[in-house]
Amino acid sequence: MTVKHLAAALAALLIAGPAMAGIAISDAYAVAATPMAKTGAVYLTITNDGDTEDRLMQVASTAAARVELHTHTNRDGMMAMEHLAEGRVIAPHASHALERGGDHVMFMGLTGSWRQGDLIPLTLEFEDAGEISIEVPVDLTR
Ligand SMILES: [Cu+2]
Repeated sequence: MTVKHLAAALAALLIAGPAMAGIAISDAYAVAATPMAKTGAVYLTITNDGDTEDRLMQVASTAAARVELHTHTNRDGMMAMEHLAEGRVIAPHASHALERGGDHVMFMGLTGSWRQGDLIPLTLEFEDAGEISIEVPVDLTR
C-alpha cells in the first residue's frame, strides 16, 4: 500500500467514524422537588445521527445511591413509574426526548442537595456509541 493509499484509507475511516457513534445529547437538565429531596430526575434529548439504531442500556452517576432509566406508564388512569430494565432503543436519524410524564433518569438516594446551577455528573451507556459522560445543570425553574 502506498502512502497515498494509506492516507485515503485513513480518511475513509475518519468519515466512517461518526456514523458508528452518532449519538448526541442535548438540552439536559436536572430537577429535584426541594433542596431536601432524596430523589431527583434528569431530562434530556438523545439524537441518533447514525444509520443504525442504538440503545441506551444503562445510566450511572456518583450523585445518588441508585440511578435508573425510568418511564411513566398510565395503568387504568393511575400514573406509575417503571424501570426500563431493557433500556430504550433510539431509532436511526431520530431523536428521543426524556421529558416530564415520560422517560427520565431517576436518581434515588441523593448524596447531596441539588441547588440551582449545580452540575450533576451522569454517564449514559449506549450499545454502539459506548459511554457518554456529561454534566447536567440543575434547573429548578423548569
Ligand atoms: Cu422514576
